[in-house]
Amino acid sequence: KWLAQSYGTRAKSAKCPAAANLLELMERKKTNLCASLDVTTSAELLKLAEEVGPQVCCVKTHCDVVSDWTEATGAELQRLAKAHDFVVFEDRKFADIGNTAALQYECGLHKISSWSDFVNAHITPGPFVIDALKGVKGAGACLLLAEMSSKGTVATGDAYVKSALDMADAHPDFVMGFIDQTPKNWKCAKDVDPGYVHMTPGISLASKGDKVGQQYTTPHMAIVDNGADVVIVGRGIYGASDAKSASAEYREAGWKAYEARLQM
Ligand code: 6AU
Repeated sequence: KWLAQSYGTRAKSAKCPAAANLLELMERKKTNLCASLDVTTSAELLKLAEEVGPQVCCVKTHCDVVSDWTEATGAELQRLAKAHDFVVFEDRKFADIGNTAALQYECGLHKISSWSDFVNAHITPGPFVIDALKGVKGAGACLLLAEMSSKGTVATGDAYVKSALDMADAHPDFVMGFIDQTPKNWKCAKDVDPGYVHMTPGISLASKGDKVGQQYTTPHMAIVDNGADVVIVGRGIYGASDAKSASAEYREAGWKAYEARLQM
């Protein structure tokens, strides 16, 4: 099972090159922190990416909330990713029929496939959304949403999780893992390939939630009790008065929790 193995060991069994790359990066840089930089201008996004870059394995974007996004924003993000050794995850949550999802991935103002290392997709359209994304020129990889952090989500239950796992197992070269909450407690946990990466949002050291349904847990709870590999932190970092030191604090909490898990 993935919980007892190091990121480095699991990188060797990953069937998706992007998963192997991320797991290796985490082991090398000793960080399992993904900063979710949900700000609305390119300048803020790039400034934050520069500040938190040394602490993170991944920077997550929502390009469609950035009011002045241009090709240069994506190119600059990739330059920072190379300089600081992190990967870029566009949190696009594709959820349409395959043909539309492929267009949304490749075309439009954002040309997501040209600058992101990977994206994510809901499983509601069924498995062909994965075939479609995979067919895009320059396609990276994708995570499937197996569970959400928001209160009242209807994406719940063993059957839903099992569908996500089955879709991943049918495309192990392109699906790098899951966005999830409690993979350690899944009924099918023992059948989950250790080469998948589990990325968990809804993480805060200070808050329990917001006014619109977000629910938070701590890095320790997520990694040790719930089986997360990567903790995704948004407002806990970009909402702090000093994003640089906040990212260092979350990095330390996440890594300590991972080391504790390996000792169990
Ligand atoms: O730390 P926050 O609450 O400021 O930000 C959490 C980030 C946001 C959400 O769009 C995203 O994580 N997210 C996701 C993802 C990553 O797919 C899924 C989910 O269930 N909950 C969630 O918050 O950018």
